[in-house]
Amino acid sequence: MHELVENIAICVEKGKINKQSPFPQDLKDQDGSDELTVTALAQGVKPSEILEGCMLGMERIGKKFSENKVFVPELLMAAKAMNVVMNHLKPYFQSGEVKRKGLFIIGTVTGDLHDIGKNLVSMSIEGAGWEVIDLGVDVGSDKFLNTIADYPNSAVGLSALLTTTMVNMEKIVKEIKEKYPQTKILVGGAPLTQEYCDKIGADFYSPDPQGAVNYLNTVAG
Ligand code: B1M
Repeated sequence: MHELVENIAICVEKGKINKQSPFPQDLKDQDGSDELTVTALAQGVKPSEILEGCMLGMERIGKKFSENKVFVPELLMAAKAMNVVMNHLKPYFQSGEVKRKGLFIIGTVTGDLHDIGKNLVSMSIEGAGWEVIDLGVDVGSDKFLNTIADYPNSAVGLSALLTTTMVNMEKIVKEIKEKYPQTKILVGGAPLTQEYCDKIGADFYSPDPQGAVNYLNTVAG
């Protein structure tokens, strides 16, 4: 792994956003994920490699969280450090085709505030030539249904990161399918499985953004 990428992974893990961030003490006055990403891109490091570094940082902090070695504030700082990186990477994801293939509505489901994975999926789909309406986090059926009413030919994506919120997908899928049976619904997020997707009647499960892009390209009219 490129040294800068490893350092970005460390900054994400430790929630070191930029040089000014006073936290953590051991990285005081050093570049954070913000500056390191700018340097890495300028040196020609691939955006996909930088993203891998971020995911590695997230994986490490997630593991520490499960072991009760860090708590929610540390997770929040890690998410912030990753978000600044994603702001720099966004233009690279969006540099896909200009002509739009269709419209995709995405949101993280009711009760769930995790948006990093959803944002990555959103950026990848946008970069693959789709127009994306991102409804944000904690999105319930009403918001999905109202948006589909405005864009009836759209496809829909639901993301969930918690075992306690993935169950909310079932209600959302059911209500969308009742009103708009032709709408294709794609689901994803760490706790999801193909089996769960089949159980709740969604059309497609993808464990990653690329699978979502590939599926949408097959349904683009
Ligand atoms: Co939360 N959290 N969190 N958290 N958090 C997890 C998910 C957890 C696994 C940590 C752990 O225990 N090890 C755990 C869930 C356990 C479970 O349900 N089985 C957990 C918990 C428990 C919680 C709280 C309940 C903690 C608390 O308050 N006690 C709380 C819940 C808040 C809520 O949502 N109501 C909470 C809060 C938070 C923060 C807000 C602090 C922060 C989120 C900040 C943000 O998103 N803006 C946070 C974070 C950062 C995490 C971890 C560390 C990282 C998640 C992440 O962003 N991963 C996470 C542990 C971990 O994953 N290692 C954890 C990187 C991201 C790129 O991956 O989101 O999986 P992911 O997305 C992937 C794929 O899943 C897929 O593509 C993406 C790219 O590959 N994908 C899709 C995602 N959506 C898709 C949709 C698709 C297709 C593919 O189609 C539509």
